[in-house]
Amino acid sequence: MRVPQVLLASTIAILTGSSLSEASWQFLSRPDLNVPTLNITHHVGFGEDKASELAPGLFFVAPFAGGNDQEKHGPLQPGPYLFDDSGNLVWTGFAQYYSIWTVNLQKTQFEGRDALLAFQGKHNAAHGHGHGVLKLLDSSYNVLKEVRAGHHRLIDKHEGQVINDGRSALFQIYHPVPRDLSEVGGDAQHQWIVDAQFQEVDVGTGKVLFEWRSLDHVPPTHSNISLTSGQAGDGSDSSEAWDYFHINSVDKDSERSPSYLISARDVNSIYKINGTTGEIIWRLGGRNINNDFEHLDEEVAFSYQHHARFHGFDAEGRELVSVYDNSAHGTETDSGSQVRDAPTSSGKIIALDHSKKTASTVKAFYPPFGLLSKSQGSTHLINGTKGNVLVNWGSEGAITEYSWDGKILFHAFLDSGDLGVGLQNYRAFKNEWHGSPDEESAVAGLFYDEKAWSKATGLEDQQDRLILAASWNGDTEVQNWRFYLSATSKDVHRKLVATVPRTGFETRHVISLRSDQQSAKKSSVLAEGVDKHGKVLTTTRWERIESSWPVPPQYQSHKGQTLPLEEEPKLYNEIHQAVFAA
Ligand SMILES: *[C@@H]1O[C@H](CO)[C@@H](O)[C@H](O)[C@H]1NC(C)=O
Ligand SMILES: *[C@@H]1O[C@H](CO)[C@@H](O)[C@H](O)[C@H]1NC(C)=O
Ligand SMILES: *[C@@H]1O[C@H](CO)[C@@H](O)[C@H](O)[C@H]1NC(C)=O
Ligand SMILES: CC(=O)N[C@H]1CO[C@H](CO)[C@@H](O)[C@@H]1O
Repeated sequence: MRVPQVLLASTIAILTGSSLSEASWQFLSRPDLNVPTLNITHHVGFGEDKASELAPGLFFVAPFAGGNDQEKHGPLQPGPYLFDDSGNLVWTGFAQYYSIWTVNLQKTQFEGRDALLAFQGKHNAAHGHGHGVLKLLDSSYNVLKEVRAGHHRLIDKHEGQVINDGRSALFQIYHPVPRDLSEVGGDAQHQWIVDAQFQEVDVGTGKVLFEWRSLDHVPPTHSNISLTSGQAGDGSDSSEAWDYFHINSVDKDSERSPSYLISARDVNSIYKINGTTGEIIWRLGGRNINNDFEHLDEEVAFSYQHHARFHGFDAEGRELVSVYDNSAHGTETDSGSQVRDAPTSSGKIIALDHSKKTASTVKAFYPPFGLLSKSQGSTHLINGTKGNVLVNWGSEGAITEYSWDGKILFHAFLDSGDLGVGLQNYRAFKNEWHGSPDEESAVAGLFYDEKAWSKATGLEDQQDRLILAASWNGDTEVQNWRFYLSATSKDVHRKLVATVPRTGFETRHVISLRSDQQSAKKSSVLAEGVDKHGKVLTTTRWERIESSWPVPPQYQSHKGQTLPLEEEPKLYNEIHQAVFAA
């Protein structure tokens, strides 16, 4: 069990007086990383048996700063991230792996191997669009493939999947076209509409295998966001094209005969599409006239939804689909009119009985803190229709893991303090993942003479200190770190000074130096990461011991007797061991 590096809500502020300084001091070996500090408000049990109720694996997220409000600054390094369910960072893909703007980080399969997939491109927050490519990385975080659309189209941010072991890719396209829109309130100045499209392409050849266009099948009059409201583009030019349909997910089922499931937010409906003819097989209109089903219960009603997924058929022959029900619509800036159809958003699993033409709710997962997300969101069935479920609250920047029975096992806001305000996260997934980075591992050694140390910590034991720290971005396999010192930075002169079990992203060790160990100050440090069999997986380069760094805030907070020990014994123990047990 890894010691949580990120703590239950209130402790962060208590420790340092400021979550901002905590964030920028997280990793001594990687001072360049300033990553989100998860605010975990619910956890089924750190380090206890109950933790096994959580699904194994890591959270796949890509938090970014929402809105235009200068006061809401979101994560300092928006990007794709892997976190464990103790809140420890496992991998940051910021700038080095994915640039510009990233969403929809997920695990997938490509040519028989596990891979990462995410959208990378430009975000148009005002219209909820994005234009870019789908990028696949292998488990060493090297680029495997970039996927582009066929027929000179631009891929939109909302959907990106590779299926059939990476042979084909599914994504969608926001294609503006001019049309006579007088029937829906348009005129000569307002005649652009988005023809919502999706494609399945052959990843190897780029050939379009299937293409679907909303205007061929769903008339603009079915929209729930009118042209004249201006809430989905006012149609005045191609960039302002009226997004009457707003497709936001595409899934494929090939089991019986090929078909697609799409979600269209601005018509409050999901559709099953014949994968040969493109015809609509059925429409489930959560709160819309476009509905082929009688609702057997009130919870079936959804609106402005996201992330519709197929889950096969149940024992009674009913077709199962999951969806994220926003039940809300509004702008990122909170300007203009807001729609609220329910007190909260929710994750839902719905059963469709085709012989009776009825729809009923199998499961509905409601949020803590009354979260209602006006945009984005996802519902991930982690292990089919009996396992845990991860619901991601989109514009609210939070994730919740539930047992199948609906018990909240874990909840976190994806950043803390001021940085958590306004943070958004489009989708989230939980999956098992093994990473063996090509990136080099990192080490740092910080020397403090007794005066500097006692001034910062209040400890008057007249010993110098050496803080050693090692990390390896993206690694999941290192179990122990071995720290070596050398006066010459040569391997032949190296001396093993500590073997330390891995803790989270960065493993630290504090050594109290005896008076005969002063030379440590002038030496260099190197670390080896070893796996559970003792095999060396990575070796850092030699780094000079630094003696000019201030004492990190995490250690400074031990000044005097002000630490509220009873409030967070786990945290105290971690730092106590690090500081005093050396
Ligand atoms: C799609 O249409 C074809 C041709 O009409 C038909 O054979 C097939 O069964 C349909 N598929 C589905 C899933 O309804
Ligand atoms: C997923 O569910 C299957 C049965 O449906 C079970 O055998 C398997 O152990 C589960 N996997 C995890 C990781 O929980
Ligand atoms: C964590 O979230 C809770 C619930 O919203 C909030 O009250 C608390 O202030 C947050 N803590 C931090 C450090 O952001
Ligand atoms: C124009 C239109 O269809 N408006 C409907 C959109 O959906 C809400 C429910 O969310 C209805 O109340 C509106 O009438």
